[in-house]
Amino acid sequence: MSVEIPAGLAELLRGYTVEVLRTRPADLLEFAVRHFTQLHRSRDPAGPPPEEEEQEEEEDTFTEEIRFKRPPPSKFNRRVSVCAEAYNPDDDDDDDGETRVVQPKTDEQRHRLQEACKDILLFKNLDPEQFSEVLDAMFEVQVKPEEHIIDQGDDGDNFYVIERGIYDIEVTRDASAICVGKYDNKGSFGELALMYNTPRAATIISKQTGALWALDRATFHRLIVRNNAKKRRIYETFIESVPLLKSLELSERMKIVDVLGVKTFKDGEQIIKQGDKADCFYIVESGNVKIMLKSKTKATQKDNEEVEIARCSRGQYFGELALVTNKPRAASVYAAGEAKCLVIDVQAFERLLGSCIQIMKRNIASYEEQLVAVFGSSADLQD
Ligand code: 1OR
Ligand code: 1OR
Repeated sequence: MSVEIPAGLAELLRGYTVEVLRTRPADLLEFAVRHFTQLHRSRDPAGPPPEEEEQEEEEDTFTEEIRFKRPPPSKFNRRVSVCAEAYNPDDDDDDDGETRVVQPKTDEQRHRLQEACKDILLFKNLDPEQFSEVLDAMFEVQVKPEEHIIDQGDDGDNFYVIERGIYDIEVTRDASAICVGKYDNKGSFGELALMYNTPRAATIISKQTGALWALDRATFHRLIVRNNAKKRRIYETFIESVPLLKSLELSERMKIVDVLGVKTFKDGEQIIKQGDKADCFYIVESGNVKIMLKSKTKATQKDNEEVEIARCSRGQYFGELALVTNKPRAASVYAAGEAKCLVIDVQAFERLLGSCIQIMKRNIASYEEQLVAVFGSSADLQD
């Protein structure tokens, strides 16, 4: 059920969680919202907005099914404590309750949220109803420059999707903090502590004014972590058959499955554009893709003409070169017939595939020989 909250009410309900405990028609929820509004006005007609009022958690019950709950005042609705334990989604019989969280939003906010979430890999395996539940539960967080969104070692509260802004990723080891990467106006972070019940693995600091969308821990568990158990069952056999990943432990391969997204491309659809900045890595699950190169050096070649240089099929990977060399995409990649690919973002690639980089580098060395065979020069591999 997707519940639209009227714009005026959304403003009034800012800071509250609306929990719909059972699926009810949207008009009932709207009626309940109006009831709640009146209740608040009659309590304190000239009072300050809800988030400035009191320090205690506050709850109003309209019916047994609908509760308006104001979380205790903590930064970004933070939860206070979690236990650290090894986590396997297959063992997840813990019932987070079927409580559905609806954070009221205006149409304009929902539109921005949908844009920010459309390429989030962790949401790619959800069915439309689950995705809609995730969007309902997310709430907006405005950030200032130099704000610590996450501190390494803390308990996990929310998962974050970036709408805009630059965010540094810092890891502290032996008392010194090192910047190990950054998010540039897209992507998501904060999934690890929620997936594996571990302390935050890195510190995330905003470098300018920005905007994030946060998803609370309970909803993340109920929808994303449970979905991971299914993902592991589906991809376990395939991922074991990928030659590149043979050297990894089973648990390491399963961590790759936990964070990957699945994308399907139509015949001829462009997957990678030569010259673009790279932010992910691909493994072909089914179908074929063709690698096409625009030569910068071949004299006889017309401007903009692309030449097919290689194909990848099930179990093979592509899109590693730009991540390993830190350069723009060296070639374009298109689906040849319908193709389904597993997609891993650059941070997960660096975190989980570090030990496979030597294998990739050996293969990259052979690109040069192949390039000489096709174009008579390897200059295209240089900038
Ligand atoms: P989290 O819940 O642990 C910090 O909170 C988040 O930073 C983490 O989830 C990831 O979403 C994100 N190592 C660990 N966490 C990282 C890393 C990372 N990058 C982003 N996050 N590494 C950097 C890889 C570029 C490995 C560092 C050794
Ligand atoms: P990327 O991140 O640069 C394009 O994005 C991908 O195409 C690239 O990573 C590689 O995965 C792939 N031979 C085979 N595959 C290639 C080649 C290549 N170049 C890029 N990819 N050759 C070198 C051409 C620059 C050999 C030519 C026969």
